[in-house]
Amino acid sequence: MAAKAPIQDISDDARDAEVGPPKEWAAGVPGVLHSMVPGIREMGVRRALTLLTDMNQKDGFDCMSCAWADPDHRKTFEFCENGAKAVTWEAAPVTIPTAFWAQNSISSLLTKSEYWLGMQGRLVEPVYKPQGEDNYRPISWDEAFTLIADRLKAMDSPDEATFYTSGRTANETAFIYQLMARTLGTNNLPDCSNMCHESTGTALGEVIGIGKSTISYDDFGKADLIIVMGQNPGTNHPRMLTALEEAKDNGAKIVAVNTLHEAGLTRYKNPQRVRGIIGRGTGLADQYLLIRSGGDGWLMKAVSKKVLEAEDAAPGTVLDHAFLDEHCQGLEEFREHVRTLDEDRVLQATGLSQAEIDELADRYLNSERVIITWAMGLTQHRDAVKILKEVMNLLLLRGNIGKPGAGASPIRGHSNVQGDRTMGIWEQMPESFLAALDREFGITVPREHGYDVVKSVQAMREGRTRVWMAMGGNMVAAVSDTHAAEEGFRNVGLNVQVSTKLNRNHLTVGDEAIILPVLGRTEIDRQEAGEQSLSVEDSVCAIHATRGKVEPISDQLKSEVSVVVGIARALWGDDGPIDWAGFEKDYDRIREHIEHVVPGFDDFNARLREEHGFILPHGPRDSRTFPTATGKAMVTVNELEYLECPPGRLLLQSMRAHDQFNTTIYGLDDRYRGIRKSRRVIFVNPDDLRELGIADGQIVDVHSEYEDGVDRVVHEFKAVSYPTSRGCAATYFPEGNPLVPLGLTAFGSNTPASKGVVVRLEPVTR
Ligand SMILES: Nc1nc2c(c(=O)[nH]1)N[C@H]1C(S)=C(S)[C@@H](COP(=O)(O)OP(=O)(O)OC[C@H]3O[C@@H](n4cnc5c(=O)[nH]c(N)nc54)[C@H](O)[C@@H]3O)O[C@H]1N2
Ligand SMILES: Nc1nc2c(c(=O)[nH]1)N[C@H]1C(S)=C(S)[C@@H](COP(=O)(O)OP(=O)(O)OC[C@H]3O[C@@H](n4cnc5c(=O)[nH]c(N)nc54)[C@H](O)[C@@H]3O)O[C@H]1N2
Ligand SMILES: [Mo]
Repeated sequence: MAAKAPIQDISDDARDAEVGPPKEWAAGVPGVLHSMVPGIREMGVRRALTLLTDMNQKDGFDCMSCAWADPDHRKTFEFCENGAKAVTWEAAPVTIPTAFWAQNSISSLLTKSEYWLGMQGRLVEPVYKPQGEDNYRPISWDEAFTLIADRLKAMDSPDEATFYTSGRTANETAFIYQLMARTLGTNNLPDCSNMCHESTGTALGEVIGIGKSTISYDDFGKADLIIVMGQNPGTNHPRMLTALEEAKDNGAKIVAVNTLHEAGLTRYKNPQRVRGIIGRGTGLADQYLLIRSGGDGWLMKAVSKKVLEAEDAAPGTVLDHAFLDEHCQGLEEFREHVRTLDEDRVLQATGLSQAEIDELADRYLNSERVIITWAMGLTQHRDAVKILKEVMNLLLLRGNIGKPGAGASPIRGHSNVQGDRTMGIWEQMPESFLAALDREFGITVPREHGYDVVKSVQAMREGRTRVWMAMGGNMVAAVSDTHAAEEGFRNVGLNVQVSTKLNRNHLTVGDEAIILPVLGRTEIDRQEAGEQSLSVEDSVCAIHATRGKVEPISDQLKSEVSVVVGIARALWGDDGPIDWAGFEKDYDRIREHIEHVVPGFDDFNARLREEHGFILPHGPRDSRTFPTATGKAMVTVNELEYLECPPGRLLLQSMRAHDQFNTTIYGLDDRYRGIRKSRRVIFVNPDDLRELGIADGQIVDVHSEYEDGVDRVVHEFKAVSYPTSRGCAATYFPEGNPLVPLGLTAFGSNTPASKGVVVRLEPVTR
């Protein structure tokens, strides 16, 4: 396919930022128009319509823009504006020509923006950067596989290799990828989840014995109260707004807890409903709590205290005693502990008024079925694991787990991040899984835990990593402390990246580097046994097939499965205990092994072909059985940290704008927050701006402050007066990542605390 005219880079200058008032509603008519037009313009009407109407349908492909669950009754257009952007980004028929690699050195490409890199089009041939050179050059697939195998064989220990995964990788790929790493002899399997919902997995694992959502899609429609915490569904899970609207139609109340005003939580105009097109849409949040950053654990504990006080006032009527007696442990300790809760501290830590907290407590007490949903606003804090355990405490008190219309609902990010974990992408998989691998394949896999994302950066920095491989993603841009991470990546012997599009990680490499271009979700995957399907797991544990619909953009592309198989065969030939070649011919064979190794996948091939796929078993959700050490759900006592912020400083979070998918930048606007033409903005409460003596619109440098004394700084951001909670500021990810110290991570999950960094603003006078 032909390359198109050169792309002009966008220069992102804070001085160009245009700031209007934040919007009051999300996803109405502009949502639909915005979603269709770029697709049709860039892909043509036929390709665009094939893809957009097949998206999230039962015989179609799974949208890669988030892990939101599919309803049983799907509409013709079961996609959102941001899903359409993700598809267009992948499937627009633009490719990087061979000449590009000679014309553009790595150092020159490093001066380009992430937007420009992505807009060059799809990667279509394997390329290699030899030691001492500054350009990639084409290389054959076979040469690439041999070279990778040679470097892996030359290592002194298998732990000198690290295998990263981004959460879009399908189940079958993930399964054979971890199998390859473990056959080689390492558990170094960091993944994007380490930066995302790891805190959820840690907290829920401890409390209920399984790190996954306890609800099904239908539960939203049955809830009385839905508390949406630390999440911006209008941008990041737009189809969730439909579920929230349906819940409201059925009488549910919604409470939003956020450090910012978010349009998508305020009002929703459903493009597929008349009142969404010409009316005012549906008001969503009945109560909006503008909380201080990191204060959510305190809020949950304060509400739990009210619940316990109500029980004291009318014994036997408030708590779900039957549930607590039969299924939970730790209530009495919690009761004693909560009695001592310092209420002034609660007000200070949450920034809320007593009346606001009381209102939430009343709502909770008056609801029989409560769902709490959350995303990155809770998981990316130092105290995230404890915050989530407090969420669980509140739910457990009134039996809001394992009954219709109630439960804990972490909303995942990447479309298959949950499935990758199920398939063994984790540096600390339990013994049961490792033993099953040994049995199934007649091998002995290592038991010692491997590196997570942060530890993998430390290992690279210390020169302990010879080969670094990534199945998708852009870890250097996604992880905290960008400059530290860059130093790490430059210290690696060979960087191998399996990708669809060019990104910064391809340019931040050590001695040698290889980029392997692969088929995307949208493309037909043909192997010896015919067209192949893959499978994914969504936020509510539903497994279903995903099948590409359009012709691959180039016939040189391989599937991700083929890439893993190519490397494994170059390493071990065809005589070992594992039939790698068979995996590539027919993905059913991979699924047969998954069936034997991973619980819940009985009859995998047959059930995947059934229309709806299937739901994985989940003890707490299905039968209130809790696979914890004691067999009970744990009510826990947590000493919460108060996020200190010295005078003249702010607590900074870094979050997503409307025109991005993680490190992929589609444009410079953030429509719902009223921002155009620049991402280099920092949102600050007007009263804080006044106190700091900084004018609305002033250009500032942002410095972060951390115990190691290093001055981390990003230059020239525009201060924007915005409805955030007092003392809390926000900027965008990944621009804000250089400010997040590598060592600033959540206790227990080691997730970078990118929602709670102490910063100071310095006006720019240059
Ligand atoms: N279009 C699009 N969709 C996406 C993505 C994307 O980049 N673009 N990314 C995907 C991925 S990987 C993920 S993980 C999800 C992320 O989905 P979200 O978690 O919604 O993503 P963020 O933009 O990080 O938003 C965090 C929200 O938490 C709030 N917040 C921050 N700190 C606090 C706090 O201390 N307390 C409370 N209560 N709120 C707080 C912020 O104001 C913001 O509204 O989205 C997925 N879907
Ligand atoms: N400050 C701050 N940092 C954060 C966050 C935050 O909220 N704030 N969020 C964190 C979260 S939640 C996450 S999940 C991580 C994300 O971390 P990653 O998952 O590493 O990052 P992405 O930007 O999603 O990866 C995008 C790249 O994936 C590749 N890709 C896209 N589609 C395909 C495909 O089909 N196949 C292959 N092989 N490659 C493909 C493309 O090359 C693209 O450039 O970032 C984390 N970092
Ligand atoms: Mo994520």
